[in-house]
Amino acid sequence: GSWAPFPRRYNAAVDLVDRHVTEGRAERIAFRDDRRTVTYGELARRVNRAGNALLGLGMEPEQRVMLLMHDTIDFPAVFLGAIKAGLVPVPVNTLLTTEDYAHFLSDSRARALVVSEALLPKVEAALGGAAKLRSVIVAGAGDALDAANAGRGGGVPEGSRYERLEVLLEGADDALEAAPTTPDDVAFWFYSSGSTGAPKGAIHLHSHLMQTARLYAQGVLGIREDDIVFSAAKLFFAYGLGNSLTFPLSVGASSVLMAERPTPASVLRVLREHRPTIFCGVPTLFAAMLADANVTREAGSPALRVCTSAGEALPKHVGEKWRKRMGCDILDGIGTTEMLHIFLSNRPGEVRYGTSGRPVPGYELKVLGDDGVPAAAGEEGSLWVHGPTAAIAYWNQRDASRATFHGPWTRTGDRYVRDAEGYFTYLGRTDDMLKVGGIWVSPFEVESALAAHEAVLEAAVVGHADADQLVKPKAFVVLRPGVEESEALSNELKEFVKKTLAPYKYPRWVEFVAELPRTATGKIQRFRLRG
Ligand code: 3UK
Repeated sequence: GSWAPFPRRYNAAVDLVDRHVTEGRAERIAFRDDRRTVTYGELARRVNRAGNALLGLGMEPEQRVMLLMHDTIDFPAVFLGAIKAGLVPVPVNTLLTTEDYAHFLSDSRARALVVSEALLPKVEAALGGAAKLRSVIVAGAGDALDAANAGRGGGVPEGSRYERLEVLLEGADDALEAAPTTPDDVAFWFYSSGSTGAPKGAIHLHSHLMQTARLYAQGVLGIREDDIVFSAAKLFFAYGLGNSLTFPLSVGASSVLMAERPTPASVLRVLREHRPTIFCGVPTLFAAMLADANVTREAGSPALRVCTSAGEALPKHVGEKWRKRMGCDILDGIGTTEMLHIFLSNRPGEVRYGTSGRPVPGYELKVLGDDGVPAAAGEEGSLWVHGPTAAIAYWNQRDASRATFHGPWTRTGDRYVRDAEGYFTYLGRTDDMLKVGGIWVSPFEVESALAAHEAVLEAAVVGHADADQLVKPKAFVVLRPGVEESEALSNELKEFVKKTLAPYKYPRWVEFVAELPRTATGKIQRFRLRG
C-alpha cells in the first residue's frame, strides 16, 4: 500500500543512486546536461565526492546547505551528496532577488551555499548578513570566481573564501558511507510562498522522494528504465525535482537537464537533440509552444509518449491542440510543495481536458464545504489531501503549520468540485495567491512594489486571464494628484516592478483608475476588480 514500509535504516540517495550500481545498471546513462553525460556509476562517485566535500568543510548532519543552482549535472550531485551525508539541501528559485535570498539564508541558518557562477552576483550582497554561513561554493567554469576572490568586494563571510565546486570534487574521496538515517529523518526543504509573510520552509523526509516516484511516476506515468525524461520545469521546483531527478532515478532511466530558460526555441532544441519519451512543462510553456509553428512532433521528439503539466490549471483548448499537433496527451495534475508532488491527476488513456483528473492511488482526497462538511458530487469546496509525502511542518512557523497540516490531512487552499465519475475540476484559490507560469505571485507583494513608485498613490493587483485563459497579474493604479496617466507611465511602472521583484511578477496590464472599490470599513474589494 501507499505507506509501504521502508527498512528502518534508509538513506534516499542510496535507494536512488547506489542501488542501480549494485543491481548492474552502472553503465546506463543517468543525466545529460548541456556539456556532459554521466552514467549511474559516475553519478554514484560524484555524489560521494560532493558529500565528502561538504563534510570536509566541517558540515555536520542536519545542517542546511542552500542550493542556488541552474540545472546541470552539479545539481543532482550536490543535492544527493548532501542527503547521503545526512545534511539537508535547500534548493531555492533562481529567478528571485537578493532580498529573497537573504531571507532564505537567515531563516534556514544555512551553513553552506552552493551557487552557480552566473547567479553569484545576485546573492553576494546577502552573504554578509547570513550569520551561520561558513562556506560559499561556486559551481561552473570558475573564471569570474578568481576575480571575485581577488576583489573580495562582496559579503563573503569573514575568514572564508569562495570555494570552487570543481576543485572540491576533484580533491574529495569517491567513496562515502551513507549517513545512518531513517525513512523519517529530514532529507531536504523547499520554500513555499504565501499571500502574506515571507516564504516558509516545508520540511521533507528521506522516504518522501521514493514515495512520490512509486505513487505518481510509476503508478500513473508508468515510468520505465528505458524512458528519457525532459522537464522544462527546473530542479529547484518540487515539480521539476520529481520530474528530472527522483522519477528517472527511481527506475534507472535517463534525464536531460537544460540550464537555459525554457522558451519554445530552447525546449525544441532539447527535444530534437535528445528525443525524450516523457516531457514535463507548465501550461504557459505549452501555450507558447503551440503559438510557434516550428513546434511539431517531427521537429521535436517523435519518441514522446506522454507529457505532464502542473503548477496551474491546463486550459482545455491547450491540451486538445497539443494532442492534435504532437500526437500525445498532456496529463494535467495538481501537486504542491507541501505534498512534494502530484496527488490528483489525469491518467494515460483516461484524459479529460479541463479537469485535474482523479486521485493518484495512495492519496485520499476530500472536498469540504464552507461549513466543514464534505461536499457532495457537483458541490464546490476546499480541497484536502491525505498521503505519505506531506511535509512534516514549516520550519519555525508553528501557526502556519497548524493552519496547513492537520494530523494526516493537508489543506491545499484550492477550491475544487468533483463530478459523479470522480473527476476533479479546479475552481480557484481560497486565498488571493496567483500562479503565473506555474510559480507563486502574491498580489500584496506586487502592490507594495508599485506603491514605492513616486507616481503611485495606491494600487490593487488581481489575476486576469490572457488570450490563452492563463492568469497573469493585472494592476489597478490610483496616481498621485497632478500625475498624468499615459502609456509611457504604464510601461515605466511595469519596468519598475520588474526591477524591484523577480521579473516574472510584473503586472502585464496597468489600468489607471480614480479610486479603488472599498467596503464601508475601507477594505479593498478585490472581487470587484477580477474578471
Ligand atoms: C496550484 C494547480 C490547478 C494550486 C507543484 C506539481 O505547483 C506545485 O507546487 P506549488 O507549491 O503550488 C501549489 C499550488 O499550485 N496548482 C498546481 N498544479 C495545478 N492548480 N491545476 C494544476 N494542475 O493552487 C496548488 O495549491 O508551487 C506541482 C508537482 C509538485 C509541485 N510542488
